[in-house]
Amino acid sequence: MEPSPPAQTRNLFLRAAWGENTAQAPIWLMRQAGRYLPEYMAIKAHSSFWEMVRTPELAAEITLQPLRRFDLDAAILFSDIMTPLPAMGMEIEFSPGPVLPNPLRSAKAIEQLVVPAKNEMAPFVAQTIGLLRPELDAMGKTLIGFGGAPLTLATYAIQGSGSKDFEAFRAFLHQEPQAAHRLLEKLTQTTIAYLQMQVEAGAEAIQLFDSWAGLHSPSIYRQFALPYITQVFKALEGYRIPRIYLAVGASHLYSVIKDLECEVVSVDWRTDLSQLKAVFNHHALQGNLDPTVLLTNPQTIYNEATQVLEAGLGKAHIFNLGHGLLRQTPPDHVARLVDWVHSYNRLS
Ligand code: 1CP
Repeated sequence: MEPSPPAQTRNLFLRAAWGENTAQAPIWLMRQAGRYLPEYMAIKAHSSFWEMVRTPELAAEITLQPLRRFDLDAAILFSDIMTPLPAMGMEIEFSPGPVLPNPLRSAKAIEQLVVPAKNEMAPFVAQTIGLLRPELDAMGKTLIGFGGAPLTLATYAIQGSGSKDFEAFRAFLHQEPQAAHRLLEKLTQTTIAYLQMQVEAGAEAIQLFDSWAGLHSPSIYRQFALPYITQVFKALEGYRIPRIYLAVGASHLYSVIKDLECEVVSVDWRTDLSQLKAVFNHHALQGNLDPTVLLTNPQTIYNEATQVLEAGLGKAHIFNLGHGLLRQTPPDHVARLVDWVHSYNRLS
């Protein structure tokens, strides 16, 4: 059964996510909570990243910080794609990105990983969502939950940290395909439970972040990414929440991604939205301003945002960046962007 929107949602973000060509584009921004906000830095000054993620009051506060400043249409849960992995048996530190002191490099290490029960892997996330929903409902804003796509989680688990080309990980896929599939199966089961838990706790949409999908050839993507993403989306189908897929640097994979069973595809700035409207004919589009535009000046922001808005006309469009907000972004530039996107009439 195709999931269908709940009756009469008035929320702008949800309407566009379900495919409505709205008069205003809803807007939210990846990494809208974080290091560019002084109020985030004030909390970070006396808490570690894991403390912020695992303390529901702090995680809820950080989630709400950008919505107190800007008229964004949705909040994204403050957490990380790595949040469910320690319960599988992986040790993870942040510096500032994820680091595994013991990256997985053998079939034996993968065999030892466990798939935690839905309610045990991250109870603090359910509590954070429980704190957020009443506040966001009162503001008329949507709460987006999220997780990492299995292949992107495996990228960190095997490589052990961020990297330019993730050579160790790419070699592992070729050298140990069976072990890689075993890892991806476990990550998929964990991700399904983790996302179902978020929806049951009150998340109203789910974004699956496949930040490193673009590293791979279409053949590797078809073998090691597609079957697992498909399982994750299938497992969310019955909840009637919009499912968003983001792959970065992945325009060479769009001919595969276009067939994914989800409601929204988020795209980066490397491809013009006007070219993608026909490719993704059964998805709403999300994106795709280059985050570096927000480092410039009001006139450039206005010009570039207008180009993105115009390229998205004629189809459901959720305005976002092509990837996350950069740490050096002046908050005032974000305010101008949000106001400009909301004042633009897409139907006139
Ligand atoms: O203050 C700090 O130094 C921590 C920086 C930070 C933040 C603010 C990290 C470490 N994670 C987060 C929050 C985060 N991560 C969110 C919160 C919600 C929001 O968007 O406001 C989300 C959705 C993520 C997801 C995430 N984490 C992704 C997918 C999105 C993307 O940017 O591609 C990835 C790849 C990560 C790993 C990660 N965690 C943190 C960093 C700096 C990174 C990237 C590291 C790398 O480039 O390898």
